[in-house]
Amino acid sequence: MSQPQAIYLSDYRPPAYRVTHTELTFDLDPAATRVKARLHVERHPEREAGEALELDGEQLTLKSIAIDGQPLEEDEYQLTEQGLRVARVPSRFLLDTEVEIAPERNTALEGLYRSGGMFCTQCEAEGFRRITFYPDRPDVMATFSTTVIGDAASLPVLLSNGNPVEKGELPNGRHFVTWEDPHPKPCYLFALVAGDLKKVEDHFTTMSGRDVTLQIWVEEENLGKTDHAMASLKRAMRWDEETYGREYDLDLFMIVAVNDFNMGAMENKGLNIFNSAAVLTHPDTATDAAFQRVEGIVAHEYFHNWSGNRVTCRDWFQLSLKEGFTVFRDQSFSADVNSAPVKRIEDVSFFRTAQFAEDAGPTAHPVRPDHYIEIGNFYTLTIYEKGAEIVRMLRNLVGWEAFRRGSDLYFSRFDGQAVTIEDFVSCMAEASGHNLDQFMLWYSQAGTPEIDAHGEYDYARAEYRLILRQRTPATPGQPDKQALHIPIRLGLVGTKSGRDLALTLDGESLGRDAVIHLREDEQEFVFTDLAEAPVPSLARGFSAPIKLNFPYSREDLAFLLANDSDGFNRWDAGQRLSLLALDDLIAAHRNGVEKVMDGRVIEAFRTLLTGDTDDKAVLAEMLTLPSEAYIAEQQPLVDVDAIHAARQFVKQSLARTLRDEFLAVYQANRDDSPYAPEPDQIAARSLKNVALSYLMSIEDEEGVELAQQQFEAEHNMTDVRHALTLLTHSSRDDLADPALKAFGRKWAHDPLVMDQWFSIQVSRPQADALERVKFLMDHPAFSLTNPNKVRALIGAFAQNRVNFHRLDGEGYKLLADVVIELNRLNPEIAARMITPLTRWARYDETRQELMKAELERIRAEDLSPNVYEVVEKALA
Ligand code: 0A1
Ligand code: ZN
Repeated sequence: MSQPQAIYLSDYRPPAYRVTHTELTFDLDPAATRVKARLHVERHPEREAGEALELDGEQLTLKSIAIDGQPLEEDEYQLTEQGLRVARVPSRFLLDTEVEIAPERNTALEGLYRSGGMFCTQCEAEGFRRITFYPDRPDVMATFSTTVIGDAASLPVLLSNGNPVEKGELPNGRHFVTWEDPHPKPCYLFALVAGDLKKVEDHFTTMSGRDVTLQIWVEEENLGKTDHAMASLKRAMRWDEETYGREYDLDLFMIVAVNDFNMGAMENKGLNIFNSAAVLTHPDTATDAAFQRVEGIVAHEYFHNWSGNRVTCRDWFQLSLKEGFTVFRDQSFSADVNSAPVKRIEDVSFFRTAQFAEDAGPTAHPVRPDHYIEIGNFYTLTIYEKGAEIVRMLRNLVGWEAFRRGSDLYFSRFDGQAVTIEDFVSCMAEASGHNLDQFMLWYSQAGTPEIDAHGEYDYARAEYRLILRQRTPATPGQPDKQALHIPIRLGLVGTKSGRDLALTLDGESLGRDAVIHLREDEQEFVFTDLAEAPVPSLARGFSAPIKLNFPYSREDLAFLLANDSDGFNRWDAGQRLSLLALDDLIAAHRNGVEKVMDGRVIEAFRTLLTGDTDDKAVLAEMLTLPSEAYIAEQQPLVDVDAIHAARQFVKQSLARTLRDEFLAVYQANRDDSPYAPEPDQIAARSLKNVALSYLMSIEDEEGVELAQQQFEAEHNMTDVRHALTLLTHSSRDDLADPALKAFGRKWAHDPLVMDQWFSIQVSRPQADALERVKFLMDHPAFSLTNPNKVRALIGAFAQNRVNFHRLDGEGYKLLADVVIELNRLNPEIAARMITPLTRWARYDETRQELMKAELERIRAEDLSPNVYEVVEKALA
């Protein structure tokens, strides 16, 4: 392959030609599908006549081409690896092409492919060019009319975007359905599904009284797993009407579940395609976390109908325009319908672990990148989650009402258009009267800002002086950074009263919980009229995606844990307190000295366990120690084994000292009533299961017995899976093996449960995890061509910190072997799987060398652009 080239945002030009209407006919066949396209093309009004027509096209066999009905001679067009060029075309014309493609050979799962006996499509970002020759860019928007022809017996259901307008029988046992989508859309939102599918149907009455038919299409055996997705869809539709005033705009909304899918789901107009793992649930097969994930993803894809489809992106550099906004919308929805504080804690925990690591590594990029080689590599935590944090800051800066006015303005002004991030932010500026110029740097500057804060209380003057200094570290291609506009929400908690003190800044009274604006490299804020010394509670609710350092003492943290009025910061104080204790223990482990448990952590936990909190969901979070990955994120150099040992030591010390308290919590939160994925039940289950984790960490008789009972009771998958994980991750194979065997036998027929079975065993800390991966790769339920399987087995193993980072390098080697195979089969998944190896700089020298050697071995292959881009950055 020739060396892939980067493309640049600064090179953007509107297309020379646009397509106003697209007529497609698919004659489906696994080995040789024929696609006829009739494009209604016209010259862009801002471009001169006489320019060549350039269409994207990959892996297409051209069968015929004609303009205005006249077949083209061979010297009138040129074909390349990337597409088709016609030097001379009129200003307005009809282009007819026919191509042949082979869905059964499409293992990349982009374009038209097979999943089991079905046909389905994935066109975002640049998959449509594998279906037909087309200007495959989001700023070309057309109405579509699509006829799907297939075998009537094996493909009774033929779906595409919009509304079905005609259907009929054809010779040779074939049939067809024609679909029309009246809303102009970019081709990345095109979809087609054909298969032997069954549907579950429901209805939704929109705010203006229109009836919308809702359908979820699945394979017959999954008909019992759609209730939750349907209920979630209806909730999301209502929420978007009530919260953003957005109404659905077609008479039909369809969701299809497919087993082979690169991502979670896709927002194709009127025909969302879902990874079956992101839509199917049943109390016996899916955990609480899976139920909540499904609810969030169903909402996310639905919300895209406005934030993404009606108003779309001008080019792929603007990806966060639709993704950041839509993630913010789905997070807000999930917070509204579940426990809001827990949702925020979960989102931030994940963000600070995974996005911070991305932002600090060799693939760091701005929320709006200015260049890329392969856009498929940019569906990242930075574009999605950091993009959502930026939108959240905007909402907080301008206030909800102005934000909503800005959102209304954005949707009305740009309806039916392909626009930029500036267009979005300028609506917010216009609606609120705020100047957001400096704020825009959040989109162009990569890296996580670090804030060093310190403060002093002056008794004599009754003043608290808070000094904040910001610095954003260099990232690839961006050595120097400018000061950002960082909103810091804070409170000053009185050390005597334990209450938020009234805040007065520069003579202005700000209430007891306020936002201050850091815009310079360094700024001083003097709060006056404070009768008592405070402990500052900073960046409440994670008010900006920053690392905030403040020299808290352990006493300060214990105080905030007990008194902070902000639930998020109360939780965070507990995490910080545990991290300080963990730091000491990591050092002790490394120096070979005896580990001593910090009594303050024990006392804090005792208070939590015996207190009378009414929020069990938050309590469960507070009792959860920072993950090994998050602890690693705080260390200058990651010592995998020391981190594991230290965390285990803390857990066991707590379990030994507070055994009775944990047991009491476990018993108090047992519940035999029928399973429901509802906030109160979920909270009680998670609290009970956290308690069980502690009890099992010391493997005493009672803990083991409770875990076994819970496993055998088979009450619901949340409890069963948790118990199975604890048994499997224990030191005793006599607990692990029988449970794994029973579970594997029981669920052999259910691929989504088998994925969990794979993950649980390869994430065990015992030394045989890697051997298990190798063994399971030959298991009949595993397949390298199915992304869910790859994630469940290989992806989960790569998160198994002690075993993936084995000192003999076997973990790295296994991952590299898989990446090399996937590079040929599915480049997008291959590129994602490399991530853990790209983080080599965080480890000791021995591991660094081993990881780099594997990256070099990958680099020596004939690489897809996806893998090439990641490996080059990782080794740069
Ligand atoms: N737009 C989808 C994500 C998505 C992106 C690419 C895909 O295939 C390569 C599939 C889905 C979303 O945000 O949900
Ligand atoms: Zn999305």
